[in-house]
Amino acid sequence: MEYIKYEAEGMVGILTIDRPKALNALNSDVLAELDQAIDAVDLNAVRALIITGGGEKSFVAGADIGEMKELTKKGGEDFGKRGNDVFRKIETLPIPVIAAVNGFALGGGCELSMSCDIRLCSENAMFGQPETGLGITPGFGGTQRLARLVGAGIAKELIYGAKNIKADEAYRIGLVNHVYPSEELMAQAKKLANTIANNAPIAVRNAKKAINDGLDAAMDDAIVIEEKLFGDCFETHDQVEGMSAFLEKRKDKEFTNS
Ligand code: DAK
Repeated sequence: MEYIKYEAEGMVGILTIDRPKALNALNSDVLAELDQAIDAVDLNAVRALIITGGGEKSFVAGADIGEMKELTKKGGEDFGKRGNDVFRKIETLPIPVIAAVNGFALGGGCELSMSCDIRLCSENAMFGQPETGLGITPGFGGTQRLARLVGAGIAKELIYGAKNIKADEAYRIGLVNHVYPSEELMAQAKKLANTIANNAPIAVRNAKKAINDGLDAAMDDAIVIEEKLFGDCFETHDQVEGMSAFLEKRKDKEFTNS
């Protein structure tokens, strides 16, 4: 692939969007490669995925403005659907996905980070949805996910005002979980990914599904979603192993994803 680098370190996958000339902006080719790369993640071996940007300046500086400028209404809708399909695939990937935001996360970059389960960022990160300043609305889920993450009032101020915010403000409004010095970001992302990867995979996956599906449902239905996914963990090797280890006062546990 030209724009996506992928490597697995033990049970953690690391996917890097690498288009340095355009600060990793997402054009159709990058989106197509991202889609293929997500499909290629070996879900039997990898238990958590990190997405980051190549270089030290940018996570993703948005959708490619040069490509978008020429779009017709139909082309715009198609482009939006292509991005939305990939981002939804990331959001619903069975394993947790961590965005390691190492610089600009603007427009489609902010939207990509919001399709991940957890956002960590470097001190030089900058988030924003600058689309209204370009004559468009956010088109890769930004109007929906930002409002769900930080509340409608703050999302509306950021989107209507095309206002970019720095890492400390993103932390204050709950858009990112942690802010780290640039040189520590990847190590911290790997540490978190490994912590997750060492817990029982079926339980982690079911927890992700329960949270995501439950948030889209009314509370009565959400509780039923949780009940089913909770019940689904029983009679697995890993449930027996996790509980046996506790009762036997054993620290070492072997979760086999079965
Ligand atoms: N697209 C294309 N090229 C970009 C880019 C982008 N988003 N961002 C940066 N680049 C390119 C620059 O043009 C420049 O290229 P050269 O001139 O060197 O050829 C190179 O990257 C370096 O950028 P700068 O020279 O500008 O670097 P600075 O450090 O001075 O500034 C910056 C960095 C990130 C502040 C600045 O580049 C910037 O403001 N970039 C644009 C950020 C932005 O507005 N992003 C949001 C894009 S809008 C939809 C689907 C999706 C979307 C909307 C609708 N549907 C179809 C429904 C999503 C929209 C967006 O993401």
